[in-house]
Amino acid sequence: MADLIEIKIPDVGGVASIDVVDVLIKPGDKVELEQIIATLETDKASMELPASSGGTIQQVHIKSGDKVAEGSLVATVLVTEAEPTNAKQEESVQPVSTPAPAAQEQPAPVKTPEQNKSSTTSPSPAPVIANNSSATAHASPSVRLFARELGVDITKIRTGNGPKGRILKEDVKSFVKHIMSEGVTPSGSGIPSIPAVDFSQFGEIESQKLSKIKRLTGQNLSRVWLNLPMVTYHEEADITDMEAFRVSLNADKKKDEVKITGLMFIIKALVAAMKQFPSVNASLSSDGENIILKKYYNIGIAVDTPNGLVVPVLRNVDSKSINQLAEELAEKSDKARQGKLMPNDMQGGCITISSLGGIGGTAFTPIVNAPEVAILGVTRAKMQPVWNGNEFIPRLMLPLDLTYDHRVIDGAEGARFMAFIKQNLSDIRRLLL
Ligand code: CAO
Repeated sequence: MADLIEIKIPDVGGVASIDVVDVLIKPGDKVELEQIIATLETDKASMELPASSGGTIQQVHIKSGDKVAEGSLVATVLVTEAEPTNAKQEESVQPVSTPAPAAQEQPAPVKTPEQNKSSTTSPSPAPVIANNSSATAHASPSVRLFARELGVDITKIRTGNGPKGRILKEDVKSFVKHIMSEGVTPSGSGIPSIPAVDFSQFGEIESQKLSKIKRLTGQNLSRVWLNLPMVTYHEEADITDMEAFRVSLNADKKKDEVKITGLMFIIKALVAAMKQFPSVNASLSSDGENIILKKYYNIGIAVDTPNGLVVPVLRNVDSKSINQLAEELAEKSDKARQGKLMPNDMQGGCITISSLGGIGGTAFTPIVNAPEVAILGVTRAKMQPVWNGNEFIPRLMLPLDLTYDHRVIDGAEGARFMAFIKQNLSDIRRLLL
């Protein structure tokens, strides 16, 4: 004798809407009691649905992507007398030919992967809801469990090698291997890396080893990029008068004396602004709870060298003259280009200036040299027509860019800081105040 049995969605803790992630059976399939026939998910858990009866699948009533609820019909199974069922299962399914009272219509219990490991034909215990924050990833609960055990956020694995891109254990292992070999664990972000490309297929290539400075700078910049919410603010200062003064100073200099560039005045204006806005001369404590205000004024200057970017630090800039600063920068940038800077020469900076003005540019977005909270970018000054209320007059305008850590510096504060620098550069007599 054969009976048609209905398999229904059981109670999964009162959840109203359950997603069908995967259906593992089709009509004609022979299934065994407790064989997993579908994968279901709620917003909190994923679970496998075991067959409550062994037999031959007659009809499948769900498909992936469906939303179901407790009691929804999953499949009908033709069960012959020889086919095993268990007591609990018999309570949970109903033969179509002999409808049972509603009280008995208990669907089969749903199993978590943990339960799956030990169970064979015995009735399953009540479902344990496994915590799951990755409802969109296409993977079985056992693979999700495996990923969780390894601390892998499964949503970071986009597609797997299983049918329909299903994520397999092997995919989780490869993901971990990849992360370990990259050595990239910034903020635990698990950001997928850029895929490797064999460029030789497109033409001739040559591979050159990065200098140590470039590698270290790259790591540091990536770390800062991922950790700091940065904003860059652009400003322009009228340096016509400052430039005339600078030219006259240099005209008085002997041949072997170090010439003064605009950068020295920018350093002075920057220090004046740091005194006015102490939170710019600061660092955030590593727990993010306190701001550490610095009462000294050390300025890092980004120097372009054949081996990469280095940042020597000019110390106690507030107590040095423009000439002293010019000499010190000339000496340190020379040392930098010859690779002779000592670690001590590059420590203790409060804020960095990155000046590309000797090369060109109209604006750029420098990256903060953390744990500093701001960096001042400078590009090339250029004569521009400026409206003075009556007419356009030619003025030498200097573009400035301030990138700051928005956790420490507000937008308005950043703008006021730059307005202060602009005012001081436009009228350098103010630097005496
Ligand atoms: N506008 C117009 N002219 C400028 C200028 C500006 N903003 N800045 C510099 N110049 C002029 C200088 O007056 C100088 O002119 P003269 O040859 O006629 O005297 C010339 O450009 C070269 O200046 P410089 O670059 O040698 O000197 P500096 O003091 O301005 O800068 C230093 C020194 C060490 C900062 C610079 O040489 C350097 O290495 N800059 C690169 C920094 C860098 O790579 N930053 C990118 C980092 S990524 O964030």
